[in-house]
Amino acid sequence: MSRILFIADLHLCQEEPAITAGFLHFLANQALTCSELYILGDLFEAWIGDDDPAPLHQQIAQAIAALPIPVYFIHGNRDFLVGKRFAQQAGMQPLPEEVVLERFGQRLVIMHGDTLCTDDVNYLAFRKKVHTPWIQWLFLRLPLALRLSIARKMRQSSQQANQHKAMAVMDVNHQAVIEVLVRHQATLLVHGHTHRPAIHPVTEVSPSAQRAVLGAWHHEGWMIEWTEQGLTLSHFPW
Ligand code: OKV
Ligand code: MN
Repeated sequence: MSRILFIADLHLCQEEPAITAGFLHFLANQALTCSELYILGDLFEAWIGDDDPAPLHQQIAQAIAALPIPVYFIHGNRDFLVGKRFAQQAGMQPLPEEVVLERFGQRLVIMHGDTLCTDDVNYLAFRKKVHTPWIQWLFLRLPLALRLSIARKMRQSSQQANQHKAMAVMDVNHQAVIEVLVRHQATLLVHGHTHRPAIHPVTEVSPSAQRAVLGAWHHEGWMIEWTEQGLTLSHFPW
């Protein structure tokens, strides 16, 4: 029986060892009993290049690589610089921004979810800049210490900016959700990013169309399961 798991928004970092422990526990339990695992972005709180020697990165790569099932990865808005080298170390298959899965006679779109937040024009401008290939090329060639300090400053100023943003601006745009489902001829969508775990109907697309949103791993873990029975959102203590 096939059971597909989706997770996102773990935001792993050295400062939050409990979340790392929770993820390692998840890998040794839940992930062992599924047929495929999809990590839909923001596995890490920050990423400044695969050459960052943080011990956390190697620990996570080894734990994922030890899984007996295929693991897939879509970049998030924080770990968008995760490269081929880390993916290979973790035994994860990197996927493009939007992917359609066909299982159980249905089409399901997976994505991180940041590109659905089309009302947040400041974020989209930031994203366009840091996704520009030559800007990434230059950034990755800076000395590690300089990248670390630039990244820390960018996170600080972003935190300040977000305090003044309206909640609605940081949620998905409903038209963008409809557009993605229609473009991919799908009736199911699974994403993270907004940290607002829920399963919403999308009746404009079809009576059974759904948008399932993963939760962030702040005080507990979150996952979405896809089986013959459909989508199930659940959370669990560390
Ligand atoms: C990730 C976000 C920090 C949001 C910088 C070019 C540039 C890459 C980078 C530096 C920052 C990722 C890689 C980080 C996401 C932030 C702050 C806001 C909203 C450049 C390419 F511009 F300097 F040339 N970065 N880091 N933010 O710390 O992981 O998603 S990060
Ligand atoms: Mn995100």
